[in-house]
Amino acid sequence: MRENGDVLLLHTADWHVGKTLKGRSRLEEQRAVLAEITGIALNRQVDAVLLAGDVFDSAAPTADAQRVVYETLLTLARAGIEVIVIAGNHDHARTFEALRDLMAQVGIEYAGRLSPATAGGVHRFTARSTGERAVVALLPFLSRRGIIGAAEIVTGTESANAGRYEESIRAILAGLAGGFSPETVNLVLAHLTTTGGVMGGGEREAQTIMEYHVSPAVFPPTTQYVALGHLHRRQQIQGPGFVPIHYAGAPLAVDFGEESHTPVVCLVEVAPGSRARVTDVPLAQGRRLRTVTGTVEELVAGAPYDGDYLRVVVREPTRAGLRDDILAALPDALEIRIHPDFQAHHERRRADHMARSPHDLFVDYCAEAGLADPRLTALFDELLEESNATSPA
Ligand SMILES: [Mn+2]
Repeated sequence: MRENGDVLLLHTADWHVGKTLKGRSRLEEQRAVLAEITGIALNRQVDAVLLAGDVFDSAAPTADAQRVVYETLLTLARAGIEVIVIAGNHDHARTFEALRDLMAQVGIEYAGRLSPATAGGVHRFTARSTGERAVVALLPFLSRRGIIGAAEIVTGTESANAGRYEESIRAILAGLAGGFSPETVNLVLAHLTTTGGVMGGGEREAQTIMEYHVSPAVFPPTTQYVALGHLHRRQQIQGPGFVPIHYAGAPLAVDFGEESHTPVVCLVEVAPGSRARVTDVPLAQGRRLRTVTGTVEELVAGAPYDGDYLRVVVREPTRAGLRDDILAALPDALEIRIHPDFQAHHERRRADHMARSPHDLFVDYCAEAGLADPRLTALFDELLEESNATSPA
């Protein structure tokens, strides 16, 4: 029994297991971060883990990605922790539903789709630490096509449809929250965008910008904590009432643009009728993403970069071999771009190129790349002549 009588929850989201970055697998990092989260849950002896969607990065995750997730969920469940998972927009809702009964056999709630409160839309459990009862309203990702019909999309105005979407979410939540009472811990677990939320950078844009936002006022006032997923930045949303609304954020920066994040999980202490207290626990296992800027010489001199993945912005004009030079010194450079200040020069060079013969350009290229060999130039001329002869004038 915990001394203060509070139920202890761990809220996490947006694992995106299986997500690669510029072609690199990050499964080992993802495994390490999930092990870190599991360690926190076990050490703190939490009553429940709330996982707010985008468990996987893909609707058809690899077997290895599935293994990492299922082993994590199973480790938590076997430790006696209540494990409650909903599908996000990246997850395959029907696969979640197909696995739902199987998962329930090992004590894992695995909700892919919205269900009525009386038929799976609400998950109830008794906290092992305090014996309090908890009620969790489950709102997996609902696309606007899941709410707004084809006819309305065609005939309705954008604002009318956005309003309709928000009203539907409000009604759905009110329905799911019907069983909230002063004697229970009342929670909402959802994957959606709220108005006022700040994007992290790595979300799939078409499904966040294009999706309708819902006002934080849609959450029933009887809710004691709203555990959200979808936005990758850790943030609290200010609602009109006293309902604490939190995005846990992604535990591993998913893409450049999320590099300023401090990844965390949220620990939530709450008892029936009381106000939830939320504490962030930082995560250290994932490799960070970092943007570095400078000339090639400066960039190389700045190494090593603590094992961070790099987006490199070069402050000098592009040239033959530049990319190779950078990659040789900085193998973790995943993205290389020329700073806009030096692209004008690049454009000018292109204009120059248009005025010069392919032979001259090739000779220049060979000289820059350290490949000056008359045999190579002769071969190039031969191939060029052949190509010109066979292509229609
Ligand atoms: Mn999402």
